[in-house]
Amino acid sequence: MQPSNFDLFAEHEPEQQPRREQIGEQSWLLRGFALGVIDQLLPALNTVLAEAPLRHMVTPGGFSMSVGTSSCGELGWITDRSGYRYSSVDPLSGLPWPRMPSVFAELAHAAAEAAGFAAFDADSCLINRYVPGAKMSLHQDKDENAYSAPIVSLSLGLPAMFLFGGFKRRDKQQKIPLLHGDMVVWGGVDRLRFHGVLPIKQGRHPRLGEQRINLTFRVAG
Ligand code: MD3
Ligand code: FE
Repeated sequence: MQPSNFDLFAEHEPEQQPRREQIGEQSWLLRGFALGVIDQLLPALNTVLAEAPLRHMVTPGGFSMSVGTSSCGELGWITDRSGYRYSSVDPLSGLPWPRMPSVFAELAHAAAEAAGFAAFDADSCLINRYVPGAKMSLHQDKDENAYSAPIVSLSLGLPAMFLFGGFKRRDKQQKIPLLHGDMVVWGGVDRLRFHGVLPIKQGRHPRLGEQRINLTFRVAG
């Protein structure tokens, strides 16, 4: 029997829908989860970055990060020669970080809920900007006050190859491609796993141009 055109369409449609994929015991990849709110999210992001511009922070070892960073919310992650920490003040302006736009907070809450973490209420959003060649070396996120809340991430623009390791630096890593609109939720036992991002490949994203922007929503305080 011949399938109707309608059936053919139905067969392809699920590939367009957001999909949920388990990547760790308590970590979930939500493909395309943010695509429906991108038009509201990008102007809000630009407003935040006009107030708190991206900058290349210096690590305690004295190296300038290849990733440009900024923050919004009550707390922002900073690094300088004296160490890594969260601050309620943007050291560039001496002012509080911009408020977290409601579209950010609501999206992060919804993603956490979709991954089984109820009542996620981020007090910090770290903004990372990668140009082609920029990377993030393998590390753990340990500067938050508590590890009970998950971290929620949103990828925008150029694709990245994300490295998801184990609890020791030398543990084998999974390689996970992260695309525009994808969200990942990392919580519970996976919260302290090593992770990093391979150098971003050259390219031009139709919406974001020659860059990748990653937002991470955290409960830092
Ligand atoms: C897995 N950022 O800012 S987000 C970072 O794409 C950071 O910019 C990467 O690692 C980026 O600290 C990855 C995904 C992420 C964030 C925190 C995690 C993955 C994580 C904490 C534990 C395990
Ligand atoms: Fe990290």
